[in-house]
Amino acid sequence: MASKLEQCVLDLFKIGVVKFGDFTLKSGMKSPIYFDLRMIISFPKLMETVGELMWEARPRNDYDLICGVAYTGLPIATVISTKQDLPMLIRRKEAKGYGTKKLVEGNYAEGQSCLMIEDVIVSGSSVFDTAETLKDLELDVKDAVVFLDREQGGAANLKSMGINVKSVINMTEMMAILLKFNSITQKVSDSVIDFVKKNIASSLKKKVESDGIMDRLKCTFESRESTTVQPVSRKLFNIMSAKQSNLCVAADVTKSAELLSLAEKVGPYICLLKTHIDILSDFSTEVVEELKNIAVKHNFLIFEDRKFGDIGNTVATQYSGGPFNIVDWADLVTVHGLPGDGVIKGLGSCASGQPRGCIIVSQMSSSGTLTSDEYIKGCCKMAEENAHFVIGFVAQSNISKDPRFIVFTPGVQSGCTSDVLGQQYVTPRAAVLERGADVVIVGRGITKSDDPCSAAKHYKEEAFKAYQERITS
Ligand code: 5IU
Repeated sequence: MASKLEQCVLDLFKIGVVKFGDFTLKSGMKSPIYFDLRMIISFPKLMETVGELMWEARPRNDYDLICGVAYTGLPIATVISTKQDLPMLIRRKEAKGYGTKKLVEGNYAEGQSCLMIEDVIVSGSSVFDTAETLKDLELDVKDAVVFLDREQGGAANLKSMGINVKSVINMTEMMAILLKFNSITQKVSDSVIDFVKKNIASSLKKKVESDGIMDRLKCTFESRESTTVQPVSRKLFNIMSAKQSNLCVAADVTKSAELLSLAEKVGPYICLLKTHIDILSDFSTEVVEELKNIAVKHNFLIFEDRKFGDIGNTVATQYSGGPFNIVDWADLVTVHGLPGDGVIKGLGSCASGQPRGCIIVSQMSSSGTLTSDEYIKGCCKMAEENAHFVIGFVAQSNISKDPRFIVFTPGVQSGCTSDVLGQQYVTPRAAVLERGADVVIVGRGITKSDDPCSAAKHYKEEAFKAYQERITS
């Protein structure tokens, strides 16, 4: 005999709430499972069961109110509300454009405790936004109950922001039930579990930023690692703290042998090596294999400054395939914000479980650059909305306080202010202390020096010292 929960999962599967196949999520991520509870409004008895199970899973016993989150949280909250005789609130997705412009409907009083009701949790951002809205109304909101926890980091994200989430079931448990009743094969179950493990959603931070608790400029790289679950950002923060380096070398050389020899020389001093792979006159897959080995040996990441700038479908084919097959070897790439976030979603769809990420070019170092304040704001918004894949920005000023995002500043060289083709330079100190750079990108200042190895050591020390001054000042 199936338990109440088991029967519920089997019924949800039967009506198509749980589907297996090849799905593209809102974020552009490819997923082998799709879970969409909206369908239950056509199955009132099942909706009642879902409501009962969620009420049983609630973090505490008593609440003054419950709040359903649009859309799927609303019908579920309604069945709980009528059954438990608890007043309900509705949180809209957007404030309506007329009348009172309220985001929350229903009666409430300051200080009342409110339980949030959501269907699924991925990154936790939707629950978090609801909590912020309810807190603005002076309600006491610390708890949420969800039906499915996709185990992609959402519960931990919310916990770190002071919100408890209880779920009726998580993805692993759901797969176990479907497997037990022969609704899916072991292979399908394995692929789903493998997917969730590899696709942890990025962390939350909004509150942190607006409260000024954690200003990027004042945080250590080490502490910033825990503000994100973006895998490449985490790796990079980790390398930067471990190697005490916020130096990226721009390896603009045209021969494979030069590239590899430079990587060997500067490897011990850098957190990142930046390439323009299409300037190599003798590119081969062996050179990137070799570069990957050097990167592992010296513990740095590889950053292809490709500046993807086309529609999602095109950049996806440029990223994965062609002569360079960039997705295979570059931990990070740059994108322009110009096309809109399709460019990020396009790249994200190619990553297929490998830790990959992108940096949005928001400002450039060259004279006459066309990026306006409006454009920069748009890039920041795009980063926030795509934080599972965006690592940070290329910028020349402090465009974001968000501790999750890493700011990379090129146009850095000591003792030189420009080149003849419009490049403009600042010193590593000025880049870090005056412009808010986390990582300084140095090209010719190192590659054209007589001794790239000691030049790299020197730039590394100067940039890291400036960072240390910044966080302690
Ligand atoms: N680069 C810039 N400025 C920018 C961006 C990228 O210089 O705004 I976006 C690249 C170009 C080159 C490296 O690969 O960074 C800087 O090299 P030099 O330090 O040699 O100027």
